[in-house]
Amino acid sequence: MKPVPLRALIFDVDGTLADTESAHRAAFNHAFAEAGLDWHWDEPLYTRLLEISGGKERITHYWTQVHGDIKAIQAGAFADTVQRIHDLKTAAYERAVQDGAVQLRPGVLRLIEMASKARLRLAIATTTSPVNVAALMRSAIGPDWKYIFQIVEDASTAPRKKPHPQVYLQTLHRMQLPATECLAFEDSANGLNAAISAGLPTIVTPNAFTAHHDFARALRVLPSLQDTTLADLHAWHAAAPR
Ligand code: XBP
Ligand code: MG
Repeated sequence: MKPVPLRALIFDVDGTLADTESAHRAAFNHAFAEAGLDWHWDEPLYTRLLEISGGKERITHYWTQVHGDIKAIQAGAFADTVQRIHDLKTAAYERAVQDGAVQLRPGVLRLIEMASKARLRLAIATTTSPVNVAALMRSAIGPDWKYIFQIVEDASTAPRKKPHPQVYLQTLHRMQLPATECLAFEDSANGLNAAISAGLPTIVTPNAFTAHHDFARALRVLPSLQDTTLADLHAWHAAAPR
């Protein structure tokens, strides 16, 4: 059987390209205080809340299912309040990233540079907001980051959040590539399940927030991409069950 070429790498952002969730958690707590709310997400609670992809969905879940003091608030006012809290949070997160609060995980930049030089196509498929992607990429790679990641699908283009595969399906469609010719990189069960549902062989690099998740369906689970080479990626991709 003819070998299937590896043509593209598709990266998740939060927890995969960079360990961002501590900065996200701090930004949520900053936004709650700015909005005059007595809410506080500590690490154990945030680790549980991360099972809900998407910041607005996470706030909604917490407010209705965890905190639960939904007074007789009108649906419209509820949605407006969630949006306002999330806007405050995104502004706080962007400031933190611009102030250098977040770095790329070990090996990520080297692998991206090697892949780009080897003419592999690179894309981003994330449930986070475009503002967050741009802030992180500008701070970590510089203004030319958009020439490296040809395609970015995010919360603004793919509203159905992981584990729904929409963000990956739209990335594949825009790249005009079959999933078999790509590798996805993820950090969480939601992300892995979204990528697998889109037919993508997936490499997982867990982090402190996701180490306990089920990664049985991953092509490989690695502590980080620090020692990963392009030859590794080609070999793992060639051995992926079709
Ligand atoms: C992780 C998420 C995001 C972030 C917070 O995205 O689920 O919701 O936790 O960012 P990824 P927003 O797919 O990159 O792992 O508040 O912008 O959603
Ligand atoms: Mg992630």
